[in-house]
Amino acid sequence: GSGKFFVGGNWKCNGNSESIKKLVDDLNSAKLEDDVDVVVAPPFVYIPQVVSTLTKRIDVAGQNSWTGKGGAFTGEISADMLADVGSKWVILGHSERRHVLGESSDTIGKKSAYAATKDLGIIACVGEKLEERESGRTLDVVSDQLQAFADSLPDWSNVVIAYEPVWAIGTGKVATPEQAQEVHAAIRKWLSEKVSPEVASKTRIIYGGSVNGPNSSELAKREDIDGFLVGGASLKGPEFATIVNSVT
Ligand code: G2H
Repeated sequence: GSGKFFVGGNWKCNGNSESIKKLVDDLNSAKLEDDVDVVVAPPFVYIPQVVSTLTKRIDVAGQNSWTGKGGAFTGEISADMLADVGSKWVILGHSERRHVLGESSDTIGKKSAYAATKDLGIIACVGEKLEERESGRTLDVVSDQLQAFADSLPDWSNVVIAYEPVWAIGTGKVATPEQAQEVHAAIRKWLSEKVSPEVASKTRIIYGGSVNGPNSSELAKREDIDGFLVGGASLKGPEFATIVNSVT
């Protein structure tokens, strides 16, 4: 693997003040291995609550951000605002943004370019749909998505790549360690050829899609799997801690 193991909890559009208080309490009392970067991404409106109550051991991320500073863009949240309320990271290009909300790689690139100017770390998501995998286009799709990030990012020092095959997201159908490793290795090769060998060796490539307590340790053993982006299982503090502690 590359660098420090990285585990993100993507809470998506879940929770309320009370359930988030409990989740934060559980995370605050969890025993987490030292050698892991841990980040959670609450819904925007709960970020101040989480930042003020969560242990500083865990950083906070936004789940999305706008392409610029702000202005007349009803419903949007800027990277400036995320940073202002204490977020250190932002997830960009998540498959639900791409495929449910219709965001293009071009828009995601603009968002990434702007977030980078605010010194937010970027969790840059890529991944193919089932029909793309079945027609043998996985690496083409992932390469195109990576290229859009590469065209927009000033550098890769504060970027983590999340490989999330769309067919594995929230379906309970996790990629096998072999399937994930194969794409992670291809992403690292792409970085080496299109960006630089140095960036390829330093950039964390994390896996997302139905990761849970029982399946994380086998995935974590694979050479090019440097951590996880966890959805459903990140809503349970003890299970999320198990995933964090699956670092090898
Ligand atoms: C993939 C993942 C988190 P889940 O979207 O980003 O969600 O673990 O629920 O499949």
